[in-house]
Amino acid sequence: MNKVKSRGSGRWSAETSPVPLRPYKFPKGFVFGAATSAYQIEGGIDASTGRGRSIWEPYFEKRPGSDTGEIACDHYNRMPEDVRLFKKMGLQAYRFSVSWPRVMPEGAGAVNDKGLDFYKRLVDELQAAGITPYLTGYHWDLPQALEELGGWTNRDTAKRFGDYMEILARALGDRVQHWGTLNEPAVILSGYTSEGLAPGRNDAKLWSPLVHNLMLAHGYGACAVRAFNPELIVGCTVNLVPIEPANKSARHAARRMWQRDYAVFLDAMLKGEYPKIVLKEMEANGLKILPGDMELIVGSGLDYLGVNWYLRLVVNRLGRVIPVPAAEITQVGWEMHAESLTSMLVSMQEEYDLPPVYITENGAAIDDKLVGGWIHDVVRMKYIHDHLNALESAVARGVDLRGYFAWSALDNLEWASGFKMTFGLVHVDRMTRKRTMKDSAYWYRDMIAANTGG
Ligand code: IFM
Repeated sequence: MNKVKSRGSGRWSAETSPVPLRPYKFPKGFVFGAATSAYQIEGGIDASTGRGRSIWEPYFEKRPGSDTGEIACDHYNRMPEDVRLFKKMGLQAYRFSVSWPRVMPEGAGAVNDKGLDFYKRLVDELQAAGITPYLTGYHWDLPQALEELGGWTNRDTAKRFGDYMEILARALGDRVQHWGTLNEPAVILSGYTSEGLAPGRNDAKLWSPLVHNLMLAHGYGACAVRAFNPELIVGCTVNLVPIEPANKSARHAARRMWQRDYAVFLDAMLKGEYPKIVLKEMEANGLKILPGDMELIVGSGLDYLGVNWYLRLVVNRLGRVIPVPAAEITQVGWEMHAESLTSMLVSMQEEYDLPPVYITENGAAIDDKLVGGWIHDVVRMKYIHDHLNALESAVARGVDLRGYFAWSALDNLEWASGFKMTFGLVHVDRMTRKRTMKDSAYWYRDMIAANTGG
């Protein structure tokens, strides 16, 4: 990424945009949207809402002083205002997640109608605004009642997820066409193998049953949606981080890390098997594949693959991540390196029989400054621009890309890192919750118009 100059204070204007605004060569029907997730924006977790506890409440109770999702962006109460804002931003599509404990407070059994109504109203508001909803069933907020039964280490949770997706399909399947099962299985399981995310169990040995149970959850969830209506479009979102070798001697380590952390999910869903290179380790770690499991996972089929992409990593021959000299990094320390997105997608295209791909998240955490009511977040704008360029190159090389969702529509709770890490196109004041479109939101709006003739 070339250095870009920040603008002085003043109103956004496309004419003086520091980052080019141009039409991209994307296929017809390509959608531009933005994404959020339930726990990161909703708030509304008090008893009056009927929502049950999620794994995040005990996680934050053990860490007093942390920012939490208690109010977050207060989206639960401000949803119509937010949808109006998304319309103002010119979004064609909006990717959101449903909170499992809001819909099923105990994770199974009784349904909270108030919770379901919230999502029905959200979808209705979106459609009235001309914005296509893309629903994700699970974005990391497991009902605590299920965690007490073992959470994702318990195979039964996968089955419960299927039941929950069936409830969602019955309630929303008449108005939502695009469905996603899980968001980022690799990160869901890191909440068990490390402390950084809920439930924070920090037990590396749990890895292999977790991989399998999450893949089963995808299978049960996808089948439940298809059983409701086979015409619905069902996918799963994985986060992918290309692992690049620092030199020739690091090639094996890089390949192994990619296979273990990322290809493990792609192979399961697209080939119906786990990569040979990691299978032994999985078996030694308690992997139990029952008859029919892999058929369920691959057989549920992916109508699309969602890819969340933020960074690449460079490793040495021991598989240790090494710093890249002169790398440009975001607020969370992730390297901005859009070229790796093109090469990763192209090599996936060679390796798999890839379904259509959506970039379901991509964005940059930047330490924004509100100056005179404006936020000149040129770096974020440039980040999105560079990644759209990278995607255009992937399309030119044969990748079937169908859409791009910026992460995130709003500044939100970056989990254990709190509210300081800001990824939003829209600034949210932490005291008043006032929303202010950043320059990147105006740029994104104008870029969408340039690409849709809007
Ligand atoms: O905020 C997260 C999101 O919940 C999942 N994908 C990565 C984002 C940035 O860390």
